[in-house]
Amino acid sequence: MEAKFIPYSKKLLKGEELKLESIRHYQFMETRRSVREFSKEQISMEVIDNIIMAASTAPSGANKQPWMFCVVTDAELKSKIRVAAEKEEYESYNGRMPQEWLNDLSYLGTDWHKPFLEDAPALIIVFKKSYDLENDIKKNNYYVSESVGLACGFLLQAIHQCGLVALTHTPSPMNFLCSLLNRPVNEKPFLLIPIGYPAVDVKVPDIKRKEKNAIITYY
Ligand code: IYR
Repeated sequence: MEAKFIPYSKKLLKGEELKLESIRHYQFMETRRSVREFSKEQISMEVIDNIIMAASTAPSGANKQPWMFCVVTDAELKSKIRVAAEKEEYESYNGRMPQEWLNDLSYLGTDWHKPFLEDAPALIIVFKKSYDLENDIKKNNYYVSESVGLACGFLLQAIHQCGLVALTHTPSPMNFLCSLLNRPVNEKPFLLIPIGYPAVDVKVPDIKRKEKNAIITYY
């Protein structure tokens, strides 16, 4: 396809206004936390759709947008997902995960029980498409994990912007999601993200984020 360019413009910030905006945004993002206990309060499908459409504005290799977002609100299907995830997680916590990993997780207080898979009003299950299938013909995608990771970051940001909470969950292995959700062969599960309102009086682990000098190197 031939390259075609269109004008691009956006509001530019300078000086003090730019500085204040960068501080405001950092302070807002600093309040985002992964939450593991959800209220059963519903959220509208329109809100979920808009959050996902915001996620899908992420950049992707050759603009292939190699993602599929599956939204599960059906109680019976959420229950099936919980049963299958807990079966895998039980095995992981009782033998599959090495002691170092279990030690690294201990301060989060996680275990194989996953009630949030039923409590959260919606589960967004993100699939990555290692290739596209057009009339049974394989079409390459590029930088698929990077692209889908970026879209998930945008998704978490949109959820936070809307005042909702989420968990970045990775039941391992996640293959059971392909059959439960009847996905085509070119889609592989990437992340399972419950979304909703936090449970009343929810608590989160007392974690610290790394200091500036531990994460930025200047040249
Ligand atoms: N998938 C497990 C274990 C787990 C792994 C990591 I790395 C975490 O940051 C948190 C949990 C679970 O969801 O409990």
